[in-house]
Amino acid sequence: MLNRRELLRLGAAAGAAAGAAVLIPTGQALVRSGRSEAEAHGHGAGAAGFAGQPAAITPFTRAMPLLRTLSPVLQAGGTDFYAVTARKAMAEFIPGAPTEVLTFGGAYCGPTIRARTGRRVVIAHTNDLGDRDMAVHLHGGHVASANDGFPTDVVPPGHTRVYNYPNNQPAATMWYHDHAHHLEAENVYRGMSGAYIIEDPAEAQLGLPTGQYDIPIMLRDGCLSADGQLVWVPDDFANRTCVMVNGVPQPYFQVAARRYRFRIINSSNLRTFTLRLGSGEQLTQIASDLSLLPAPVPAQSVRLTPAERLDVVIDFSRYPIGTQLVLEDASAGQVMRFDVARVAPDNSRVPATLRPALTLPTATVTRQVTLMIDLATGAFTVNGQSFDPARVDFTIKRGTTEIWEVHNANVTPAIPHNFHMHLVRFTVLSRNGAAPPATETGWKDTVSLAGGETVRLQTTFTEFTGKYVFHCHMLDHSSAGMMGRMDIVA
Ligand SMILES: [Cu+2]
Repeated sequence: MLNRRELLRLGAAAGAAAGAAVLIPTGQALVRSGRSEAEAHGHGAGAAGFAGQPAAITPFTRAMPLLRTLSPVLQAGGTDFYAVTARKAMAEFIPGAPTEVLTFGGAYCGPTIRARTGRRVVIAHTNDLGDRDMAVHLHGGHVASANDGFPTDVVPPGHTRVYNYPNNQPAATMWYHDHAHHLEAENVYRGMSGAYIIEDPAEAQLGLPTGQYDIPIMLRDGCLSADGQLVWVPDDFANRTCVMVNGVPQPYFQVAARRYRFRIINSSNLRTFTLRLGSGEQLTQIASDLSLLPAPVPAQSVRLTPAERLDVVIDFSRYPIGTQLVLEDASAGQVMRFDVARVAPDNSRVPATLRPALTLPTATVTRQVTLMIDLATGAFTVNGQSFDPARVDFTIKRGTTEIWEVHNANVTPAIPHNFHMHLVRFTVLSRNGAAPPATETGWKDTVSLAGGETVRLQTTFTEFTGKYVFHCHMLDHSSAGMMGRMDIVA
């Protein structure tokens, strides 16, 4: 662990170098075995699934924990400094049967960072995992290339890397997770992710629920064996039947009879959640990925593919004390239960207008991106090629506004993918030729792509140059090659 003086020095150096990251050894032995371990696994349809005994979970026996908000180790000159050490730890998904997990800071869901627009965050990430590289990516962050967690910009065991986030972007629910080359799927599966929330004054003026009524919820799944082991088999979606909410399988959560804002983050590798409350109670979606929606969207169910986020407001004042409302996923079943337990005052509201509609510059470049698992070869591809970190797939002139037409070519059999771009935010112009639904009319960074679907996205490449990636965010797919490299040039 760095002391405050070292951290301040590194942070200042990183800031002075316009966002350059700093990598420093912390004096530990360098061991690298994780990569070959991951590569040894088969990918794709040929891999054998888990054949053991799955854990039996009794739902609603444990409370949903609130994610810990990390405190800065130092605040100086408009910057908040943090230090996080990645290490192995034991979680207790099943009482009495400890599970080894990989963590940021010791807990299965990493600590939550709360940032503010225009205020810089500098995080010293130390890799104390012992046997594997890591690379930290701030998902949705508009950051310099050296701070983006490019797959080969790894933090080897025994090293610390300082990541510099300017937060020059609007309020949003984001998250951070591992992105090390070929390892991100297993590393995230085993626990390496956490929430990162940006707040801004415009949003604060809306009167949405805040404080203890503004709650991040990280959803994911896993294959948990009866003896408590988290079993990693790439692409073994069918056996990842244990659904965790903030690190606890199928918890309950006691709420007051008032409005809450829930920031739902899908940190699963492969699972899409289609969530419904009770027998179709009203949810109000107010945000998606990187911005508030122009107006609240009432819904009876909400859907998010891996890495997507959405914020909902639920008004529990409509229910008598003692009411129990189960949040269900269309395929996984019971996710969690809300228990209306007490009364509480409520001066929050959901205004009819949340933000102005987006105004977009004219695009001058159009690109085609096709995602496909080649079932004949087992290759995970973008435009026919698997990821090569040394190959530049697209060269993009900084300042350009572009339209990307992204297609999922796995039609028969239909295989779902989705699509994430680093560095930039985009909006969905159309989905299969039609106007997008209201829930896709804000700024996004990840978009769903069912088999055969095509989305047209528009984005503008501002400020930063350098290497970045774009990829399917079903992490078992991206870590197996469904990723491309784009270099932004001045
Ligand atoms: Cu995919």
